[in-house]
Amino acid sequence: MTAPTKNKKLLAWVDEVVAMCKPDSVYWCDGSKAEYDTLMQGMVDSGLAIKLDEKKRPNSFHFRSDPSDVARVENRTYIASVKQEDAGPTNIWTDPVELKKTMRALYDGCMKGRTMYVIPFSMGPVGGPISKVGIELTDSAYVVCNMHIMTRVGTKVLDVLGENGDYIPCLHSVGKPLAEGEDDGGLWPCAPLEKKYISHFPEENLIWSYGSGYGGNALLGKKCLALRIASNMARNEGWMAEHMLILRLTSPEGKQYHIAAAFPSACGKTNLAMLQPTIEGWKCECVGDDIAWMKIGPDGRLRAINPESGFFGVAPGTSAASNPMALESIRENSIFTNCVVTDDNDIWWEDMGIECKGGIDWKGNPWKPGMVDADGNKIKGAHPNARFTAPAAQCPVICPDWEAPEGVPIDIFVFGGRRTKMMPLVHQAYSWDQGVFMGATAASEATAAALDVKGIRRDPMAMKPFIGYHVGDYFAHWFKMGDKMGDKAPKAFYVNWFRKNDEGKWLWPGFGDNARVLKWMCERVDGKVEAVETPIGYMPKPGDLDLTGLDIPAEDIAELLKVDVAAFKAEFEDLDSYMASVGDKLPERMKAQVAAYKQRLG
Ligand code: TSX
Ligand code: MN
Repeated sequence: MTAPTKNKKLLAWVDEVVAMCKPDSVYWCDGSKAEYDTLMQGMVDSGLAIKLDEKKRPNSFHFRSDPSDVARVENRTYIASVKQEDAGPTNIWTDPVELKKTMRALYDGCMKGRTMYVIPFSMGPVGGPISKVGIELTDSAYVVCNMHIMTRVGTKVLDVLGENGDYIPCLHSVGKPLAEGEDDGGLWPCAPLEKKYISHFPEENLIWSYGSGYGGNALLGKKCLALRIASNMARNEGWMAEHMLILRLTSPEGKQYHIAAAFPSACGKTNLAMLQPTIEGWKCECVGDDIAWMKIGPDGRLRAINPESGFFGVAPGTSAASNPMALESIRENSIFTNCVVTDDNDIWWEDMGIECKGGIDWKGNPWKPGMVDADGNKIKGAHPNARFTAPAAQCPVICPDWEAPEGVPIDIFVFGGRRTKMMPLVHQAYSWDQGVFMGATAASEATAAALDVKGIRRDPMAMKPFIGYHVGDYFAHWFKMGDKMGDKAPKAFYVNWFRKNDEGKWLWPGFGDNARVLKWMCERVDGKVEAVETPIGYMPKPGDLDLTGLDIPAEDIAELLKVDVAAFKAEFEDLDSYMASVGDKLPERMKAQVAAYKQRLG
């Protein structure tokens, strides 16, 4: 196959990788539907994919991964920079020369028996002012098909690149070369954990991934490029790459507000991105559910694009009750990974809100609801990290401007976490700097399954696993962005949808009713409502939260909006040790915020 490009850097790189990985053939992806269909059919024929019932789930497919290859591997994820201090305490640092030596040995001949696909992709609308081009070289057709949905793939991207344009090289291999005449036998190819490497070279904007075919380890446009590499580029170039959903709220008067929100895992970020307001006249539209790239526009305001073009969402828990718009988005043209394939050849997962009579579980075993293992524990049909891949354009509430190349103007930043006690429903920062403090200290309760004794887990801006450089420098960059935007900077809020009372009952209905909290934020931004000044920030005055049509006892609302000063003070020690863990690069401005916070709490 002759290369459909004259880009010198790209041609040289493809040659170099071919010489190292030794694939049987090279295929340049054009991004067409015919290409997708052919690759998918090949995977069905080889037993890797199952075609789902054409009437129930048109043009959709299910994959079962190897049981050892089901999630991102943070303990095998590396930031390789010349100086260790450039990676910081939240990353695993390694020497780039050493790492390349180790990985070159693994890559040597790793694509034998396979095709190497060249995937030209754009993060963000092709040719847009905030967009970036990546090229992924991979030996996985599953990766190609997922990249077709999650990014803009094809020849049009090579056209943007031209002869001398620059791109971010992303090398990926499943790490399972085939011997002469050998095939995968319908099994998901990957390498054992100790051979998996998810490596980032931020000093040369390069990604090398080896040994995993799953999600963020393999679809390199997402976490590796759009967050780890892009966050570092953004710091150097004066913009922001954040782990945020983007939504547009429209008031009954027709005024638009754009919100970008960061939450750690298991807080329902995708659910919030597709929220259906329960308050009369308010409309919500989704711009993105995972990543925001934001640049200061000519008017001095922050403008955000969603660099992706699909949703790679956690399937279990997605139901008509939690996220009807996601269910609509996956009705057709979707890829499912590690779900139950039902007896009638559709997909199913736990808490989908519909009955399942039985089927084949994510491990490939016959399965029925209620089945227990030898110890009497319930066997899950779908893996807890089972995923759907669906085109964003299929979301019924996708924002008409979701592909606007210049982005949407951000009015509001929301941070949050999952806390059953103490943290109120909503509070607003007094200043940009305090907003940075709120984001930096965001925390969720550690799940019962986790083996840590500490009650809460900090996840700064939900970026802990995704900051491609030193977390202290990341905080400094946030402060600097505030200086650049001045009074045009988005206003910052902190929310907690997850408060429980002493009987363990949820205090806040959540989901579509969260629009009531977002409405209050909009009114604050517009200066329509005063607020109560508390030690942690501005909070709604009684009566300013629109509770029309809700039947919540007044004492529950009071509990949701109470600041338990003693409880906040009890976390000072944890706060101090967290800030100390950032090390010498902790900005003075963050120290000032910690001091001001402590002083307000007394
Ligand atoms: O996604 C959630 N959101 C955000 C929605 C826009 N979830 C699911 C979290 C797991 C990913 C929530 N769960 C939310 C929420 O706001 N709130 C809760 C807790 C909750 C659960 C159930 C009910 C109320 C609150 N109500 C009933 O069960 C009837
Ligand atoms: Mn995410």
